[in-house]
Amino acid sequence: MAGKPPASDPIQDAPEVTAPEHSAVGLPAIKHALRVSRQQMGVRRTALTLLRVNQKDGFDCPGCAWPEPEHRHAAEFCENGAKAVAEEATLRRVTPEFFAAHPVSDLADRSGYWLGQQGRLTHPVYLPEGADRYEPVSWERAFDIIAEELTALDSPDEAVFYTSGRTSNEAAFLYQLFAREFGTNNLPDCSNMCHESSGSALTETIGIGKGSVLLEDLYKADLIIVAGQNPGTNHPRMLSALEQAKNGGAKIISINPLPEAGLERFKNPQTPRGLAGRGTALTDLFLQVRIGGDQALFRTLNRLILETEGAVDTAFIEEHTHGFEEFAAAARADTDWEATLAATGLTRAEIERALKMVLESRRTIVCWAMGLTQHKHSVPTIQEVVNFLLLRGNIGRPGAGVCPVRGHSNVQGDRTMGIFERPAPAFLDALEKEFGFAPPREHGFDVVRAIRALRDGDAKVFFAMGGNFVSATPDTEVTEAAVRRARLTVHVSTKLNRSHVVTGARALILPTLGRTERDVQAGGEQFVTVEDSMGMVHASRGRLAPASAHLLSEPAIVARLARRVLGEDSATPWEEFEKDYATIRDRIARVIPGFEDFNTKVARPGGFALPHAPRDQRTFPTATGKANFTAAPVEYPHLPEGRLLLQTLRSHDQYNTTIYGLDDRYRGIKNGRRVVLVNPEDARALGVADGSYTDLVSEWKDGTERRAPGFRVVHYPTARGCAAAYYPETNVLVPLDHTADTSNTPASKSLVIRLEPAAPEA
Ligand SMILES: Nc1nc2c(c(=O)[nH]1)N[C@H]1C(S)=C(S)[C@@H](COP(=O)(O)OP(=O)(O)OC[C@H]3O[C@@H](n4cnc5c(=O)[nH]c(N)nc54)[C@H](O)[C@@H]3O)O[C@H]1N2
Ligand SMILES: Nc1nc2c(c(=O)[nH]1)N[C@H]1C(S)=C(S)[C@@H](COP(=O)(O)OP(=O)(O)OC[C@H]3O[C@@H](n4cnc5c(=O)[nH]c(N)nc54)[C@H](O)[C@@H]3O)O[C@H]1N2
Ligand SMILES: [Mo]
Repeated sequence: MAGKPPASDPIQDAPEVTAPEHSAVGLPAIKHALRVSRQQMGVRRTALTLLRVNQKDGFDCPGCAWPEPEHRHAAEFCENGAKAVAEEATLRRVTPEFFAAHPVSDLADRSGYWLGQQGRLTHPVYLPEGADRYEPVSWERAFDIIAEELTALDSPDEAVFYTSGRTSNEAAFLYQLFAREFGTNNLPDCSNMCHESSGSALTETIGIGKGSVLLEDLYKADLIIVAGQNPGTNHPRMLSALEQAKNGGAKIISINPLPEAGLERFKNPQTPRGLAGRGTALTDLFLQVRIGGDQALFRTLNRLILETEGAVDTAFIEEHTHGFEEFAAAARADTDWEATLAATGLTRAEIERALKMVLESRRTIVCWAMGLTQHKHSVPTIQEVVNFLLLRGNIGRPGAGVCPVRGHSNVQGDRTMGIFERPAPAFLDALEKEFGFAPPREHGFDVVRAIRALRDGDAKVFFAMGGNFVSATPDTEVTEAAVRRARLTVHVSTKLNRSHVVTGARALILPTLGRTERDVQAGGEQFVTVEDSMGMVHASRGRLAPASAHLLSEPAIVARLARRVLGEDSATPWEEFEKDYATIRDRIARVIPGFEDFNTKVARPGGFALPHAPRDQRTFPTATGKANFTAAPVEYPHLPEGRLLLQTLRSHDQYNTTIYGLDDRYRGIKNGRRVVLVNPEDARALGVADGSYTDLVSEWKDGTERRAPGFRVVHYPTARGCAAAYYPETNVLVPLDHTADTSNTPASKSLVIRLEPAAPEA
């Protein structure tokens, strides 16, 4: 049965439930971090690594993309950053003996958690066609195999080159260069499933797909709205920034179907009050929105602002924006309170309280993450947030702006380096000029299109620079079957995961260095660079000895692969790039705006900020040359009788598909992941008791159904009509075609489901 914990897996899911917590971090977070770290790394290594995270001469935390503050604490880490580091710096190893002992058919029966717990990959390994065991292979032979399959393709567009957002700028730049010299723009990345909706919405409206605030802007804001984000778990260092903002007088509105503990109260482990006292209350107003109701909420706030005398920044609108009249007419016409209340699940009084705070604020920032980006109508939702900020001139001045909070630690940088299936013509022109080849101009596959191409036999080689493609993507059964049709699957990875055991006819696993490890090349010790969520670029240097002597760095893997595949056809100095990454940065400096003098600028402690026209000059490089208001119709999910709207989200003990443990401490869940959180009144109406077991069945508009069996029902204070369960166990439920308009991001936060309670056991 789909999604069921494999019978042979020794790790058993047996959820125990207590009441959710109302504050985050504090001493328990430190204790938990140290316990996980010591289990994986031992005492000495724990001290060595945790003191180096996010220091100016250390490595960038592989956890999230939240920026580093100017004044760093001796231990600038958080519980989940520590877990991310421990996961990589673990002393456990997956060796060729491991693969000899475990056939692929056996590994395919294990949970993702078990696979990840086995440790770091030590050798390149190869699964020949028809074989059931990976065997050790030399790097030369591995590159030969890839070259064989790539050169046998009818067209370069039959190859797909996926990237997960941990890849450094240097590796990403080489990787896209290789793909394009080979002849394809098939460069899907995790961003397609993540903040693509933000990029699409912002590029059209403000002319650049990135956030417009820096860390110091948060400290200057009067009002910070956090919508669709759970920073207590996913960006814990953001809580310190929110605390500092509150100390400076800011107010916070949280918009979320769930009351998330981290947004309620923060116990800062760096302060005595945080460690011993009650900590700081963060949220001033909690709007418990229904899933998918944010566009309606912001549209109504916008209408109310328009109706308030003197609330609109007319000077800004006249000078800097386009499309105001059309937008204002649409917003003024949306006077149906009943529809707003149905879409949002809020009361009129709550919305009016929010309006009051909005009108009292001269500097407003809106932060958001997956709660806004993974819906069918995500792009218009984020554009409504932009309308909201433009109305009061809240873009392009201190203490105000848009703040999409990115996920993977270098996902924003990878996009800047050209990891994109729809590259801008100016970027391709610059590549062409610098490297003297004609890059392909046709758009490539994003994640969803890549899966369709594999399914339909239009793509035959799948290469992944990190990540866990089959677990992170939607429609698990469809995707796994699609990947199995490939001629060859290749994964550059640090740790074992499910994508290594759901393979094409032939498969390779290429083990690579992690962030924490020393990277020594012929030209001496190297460092790499990354870009955080706020467009700050800085260096990252690993200090630990590599997990094995057989690892290659990501830039070295790409450079060697390119030499082997492209041979004499390429005039690019791949060998030089591998020897000395500064030579890669020299090229980045000549191709990508904002990176002039890259090597000099990155030597500065703390790095440098990339230019951002709306933030820096209040200019908007859009088609109209102004910031664009938009006037999309308001949408929200309509639920058939007896159904729930399911969002798929992260527990406190996971990093995307990497499971650290089976607890979700703040939500009161222990020792299990197959839980579904349901509002108690909905549960009563549906007749499902707390503690009972149910299947989740998703219903798609084409009449197909998808099932995830065996979830424990947890009565939980989520918004009415809404439910929540963890990803990736629930990815089986997400139809491949259920994506956001324009961005094509899987709509994994809004699935119509019904519960099918299990028959009581005899
Ligand atoms: N420890 C840890 N850190 C991580 C990650 C991790 O897995 N573990 N993942 C990284 C990555 S790649 C990313 S993208 C980020 C993800 O960071 P988040 O976006 O915080 O991650 P999710 O768990 O998906 O949480 C989504 C939040 O949105 C809310 N939500 C769901 N639907 C709606 C809606 O319709 N409207 C509103 N207003 N809210 C909604 C949910 O209740 C939840 O609080 O975190 C990054 N950091
Ligand atoms: N249902 C549902 N699906 C979702 C989401 C959701 O909220 N709900 N969120 C989506 C989002 S926001 C994202 S970003 C994607 C994540 O999609 P991915 O980025 O593909 O997935 P991860 O789980 O982050 O990848 C983990 C793997 O990366 C490898 N790895 C770790 N460190 C390194 C390294 O330094 N180098 C290399 N080469 N490999 C490394 C390890 O082998 C590890 O197993 O999932 C998406 N899928
Ligand atoms: Mo993400």
